[in-house]
Amino acid sequence: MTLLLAGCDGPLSTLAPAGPAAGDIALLWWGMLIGSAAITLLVGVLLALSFGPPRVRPVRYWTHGWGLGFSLAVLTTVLVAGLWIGERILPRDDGAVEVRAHAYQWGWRFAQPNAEGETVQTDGVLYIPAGRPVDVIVTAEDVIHAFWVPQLAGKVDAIPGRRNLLRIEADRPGTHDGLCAEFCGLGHATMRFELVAYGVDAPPDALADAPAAEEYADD
Ligand SMILES: [Cu+2]
Repeated sequence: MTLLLAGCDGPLSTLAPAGPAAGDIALLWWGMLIGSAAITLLVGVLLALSFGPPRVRPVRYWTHGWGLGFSLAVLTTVLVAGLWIGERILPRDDGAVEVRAHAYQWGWRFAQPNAEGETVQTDGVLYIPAGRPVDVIVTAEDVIHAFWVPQLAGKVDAIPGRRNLLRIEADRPGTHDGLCAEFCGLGHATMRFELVAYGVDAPPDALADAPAAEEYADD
């Protein structure tokens, strides 16, 4: 088990969250795993009981009490938690930093504010301030892609002609891996990017030298 779980740690692991949204999603994942394990265990116990001698308890005790009662309680808990978490991690109108992730076959072009507040463009690396909510406007050039930084948040599709919004936040400065999460052609497998979360008082030099961001057709 320890060996198996060791495989869950890595730069693209959702089970090694480094931000509030990813933390909520990981928590939900654990709840679903434990809940489904409990239901599977129950089914195993019921199956084993069916081979044994006749029971004292009426059949309804198992079918209604445990089969329906217990399973529905677990499923309802997970469903409510999922709805609550899904609502919690949505972007809201609170003046969060806005950045842009533009997907194309096969790479990523980003736009983000530099220290002076000007929007500058980078290729393959997205820079965000750590410890602050950031809204990513996700767009696409050609076909459908998807923006995903597993350690920070869920994923969202990048669709030509549409602007999708995803809220991300990194707890502390550091580098995280991101990828395209929607098959988009031959170069899909290598459509990776890097996300650098920097200390608010230390904007990276790369941003100072970056060119101004270009306009997009759907702006
Ligand atoms: Cu892709």
